[in-house]
Amino acid sequence: MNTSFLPRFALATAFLLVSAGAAVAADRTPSAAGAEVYIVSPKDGAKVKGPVTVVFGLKGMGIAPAGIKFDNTGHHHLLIDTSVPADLALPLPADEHNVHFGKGQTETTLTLSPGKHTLQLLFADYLHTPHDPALMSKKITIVVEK
Ligand SMILES: [Cu+2]
Repeated sequence: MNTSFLPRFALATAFLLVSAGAAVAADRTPSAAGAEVYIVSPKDGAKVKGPVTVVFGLKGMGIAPAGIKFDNTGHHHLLIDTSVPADLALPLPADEHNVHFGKGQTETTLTLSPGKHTLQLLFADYLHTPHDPALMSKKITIVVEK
């Protein structure tokens, strides 16, 4: 019986696993060193009335529409009353809490119900997957008054 089979098989398996892991990590688009995403307005803690205009800030990278692959670019996503997803290696969902600005918009106007709301920006690449490391703003809280 050939006893060298098992160690070789184990080594080959380990190699495949490492390769697969490296491939997954390489799939994420790198963010530029020092790049920053932030909410210009409203300010954290602001009390606002009526529709609220949210202005998106970006430093150190550029905006490109969704679907367009170009180095050091991406598009904004506004997370409304939700948190950044646990797995940043996946494309962001698109729903009322995760709004994509795939045309390259840098601001939006929201109609929110009266009360407290949280807002956070998350930048992502042409496939809607956050960069590595991910670029996100601070999560702010605003109060919409009647
Ligand atoms: Cu998107």
